[in-house]
Amino acid sequence: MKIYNTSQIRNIAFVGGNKSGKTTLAEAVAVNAGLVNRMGTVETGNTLSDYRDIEIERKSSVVSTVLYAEANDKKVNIIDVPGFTDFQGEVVTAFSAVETAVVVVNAQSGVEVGTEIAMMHAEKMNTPVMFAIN
Ligand SMILES: Nc1nc2c(ncn2[C@@H]2O[C@H](COP(=O)(O)OP(=O)(O)OP(=O)(O)O)[C@@H](O)[C@H]2O)c(=O)[nH]1
Ligand SMILES: [Mg+2]
Repeated sequence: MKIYNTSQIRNIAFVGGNKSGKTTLAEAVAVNAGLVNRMGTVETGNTLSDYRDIEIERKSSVVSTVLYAEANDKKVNIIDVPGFTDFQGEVVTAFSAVETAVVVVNAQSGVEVGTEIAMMHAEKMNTPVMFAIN
């Protein structure tokens, strides 16, 4: 991996409701960035992010996982944050480490509690957000 100076590093968090598609989106980014050459799925339990036994069992993220992608001479660190409200501590921690948050919204269920919680932390931390309607 190339050595980057701090001005070339970006830290973003994928936040939002439970099951809105954050881990799947992170997996797709990793595939497109050439980090891996096959797309894992939450169902199969072979995603980059949900690799812990409890996450494979629950088919859901329990702990935040950092992935990265290299693009346009930048290194983008992606924090895939659990959406389940029990794991809000992970959301708080992630917001203290990133410059931008991608709020992932499940197009079918729309804005959920997890979306509202993510937006609440973004406002509290004054973190710029972008939305990914999944
Ligand atoms: N049809 C469809 N299903 C999707 C899409 N993205 C995710 N899913 C499915 O939605 C479910 C939840 O996806 P995850 O990527 O685990 O969602 P998450 O936001 O990481 O969930 P938590 O980790 O529990 O917060 C899985 O069954 C995925 O296969 C999508 O774009 N289209
Ligand atoms: Mg997840």
